[in-house]
Amino acid sequence: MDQPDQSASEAPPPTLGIGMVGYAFMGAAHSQGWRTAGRVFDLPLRPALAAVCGRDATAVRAAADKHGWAAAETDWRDLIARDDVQLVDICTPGDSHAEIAIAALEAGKHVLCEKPLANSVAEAEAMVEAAERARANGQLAMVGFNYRRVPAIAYGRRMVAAGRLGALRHVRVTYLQDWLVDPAFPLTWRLKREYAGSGALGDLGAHAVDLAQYLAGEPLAGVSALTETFVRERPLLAGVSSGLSGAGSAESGPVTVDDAALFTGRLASGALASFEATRMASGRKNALRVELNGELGSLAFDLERLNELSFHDHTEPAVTSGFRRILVTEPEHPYLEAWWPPGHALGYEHTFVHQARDLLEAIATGTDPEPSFADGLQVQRVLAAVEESAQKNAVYTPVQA
Ligand code: SOE
Repeated sequence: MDQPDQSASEAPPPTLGIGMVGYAFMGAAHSQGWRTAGRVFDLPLRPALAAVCGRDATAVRAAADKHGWAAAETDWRDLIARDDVQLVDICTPGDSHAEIAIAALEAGKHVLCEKPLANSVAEAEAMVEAAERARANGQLAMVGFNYRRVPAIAYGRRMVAAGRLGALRHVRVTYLQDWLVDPAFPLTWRLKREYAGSGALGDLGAHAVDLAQYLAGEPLAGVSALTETFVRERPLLAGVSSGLSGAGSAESGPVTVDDAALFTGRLASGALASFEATRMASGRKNALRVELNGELGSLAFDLERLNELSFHDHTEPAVTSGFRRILVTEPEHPYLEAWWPPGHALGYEHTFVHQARDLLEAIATGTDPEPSFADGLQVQRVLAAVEESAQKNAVYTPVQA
């Protein structure tokens, strides 16, 4: 009897060398994603953590050792030029996204770029053009809206697409944090327009906009907004910081981004959407909540209970209907075939594993990944429209009693 060809079936998948720029909070999260994806999912490409890049030689070497990168570089141009790097993962503040992404695409690399795609619409447009040119060469580019990869969110998208909610009437997203409540929190890069582009708007509002449009399956057609910077002057940073922590010095400087953004919008279908993004909601650490209301039912998600969806089926008799909990931990749910038995929950870090998996599969099959740079640009346009609307509203007439 012929023996099966063991050597062919057991050949390991080819590797794809990853080079990552930046190694703070997002860099650590992405490292986990790259490290774990090939150990959990059966992937057609195995990620190899080739090199990580940062400006401080000692700190980047320590980050490489901690997160499992084979080499460390101090200039992103050298990282891009490496033969063992085929994909460049950008985890830097927004001001360098465009330059690094365009250079990496022009050097023949695939690119994953953290959100928001850029600090301006013009930069995002240039990135989309570079991605389109590189696409002809088989290179792919994706923007890292990781919350799309929460299994419950991905499953919610399927439910909406399958018509379980019917025609959408409302999409409501709130993303609340509180790390800026203390006026003594120092002026890190996240509070400076030249580095971060905007404040809560680009950081949290970008996620909110992406999720609303992803879940609804349609874009926002227009917005009306208010933004506010409650603490306009903060202590200058003493020493180094990842952006979310740090010590202040005796001197102070101006905050040049928003602390909070509130806006409403209309989706292409006519559904009404509302958004709240703030770093000033005391007691709220990373509270991302989404609700969609449709003709046939409603769906709600809360990141603090990320293994669950709440679903109300409005076609059921009113006497017994109501929101019920769907535990999204079944192997049939998105991404869960490779994880733990039902009921064994996942967390925040798994979204980065799923993001790595999706991008590696797209590269192996030559499929366009989502969200694309074009999707990132569209979110950037919404953020710009929010800022424009907020500026116009800056002088307004209060409602009189
Ligand atoms: C900080 O506000 C932050 O880390 C964001 O930058 C992330 O995108 C978000 O996922 C969590 O909060």
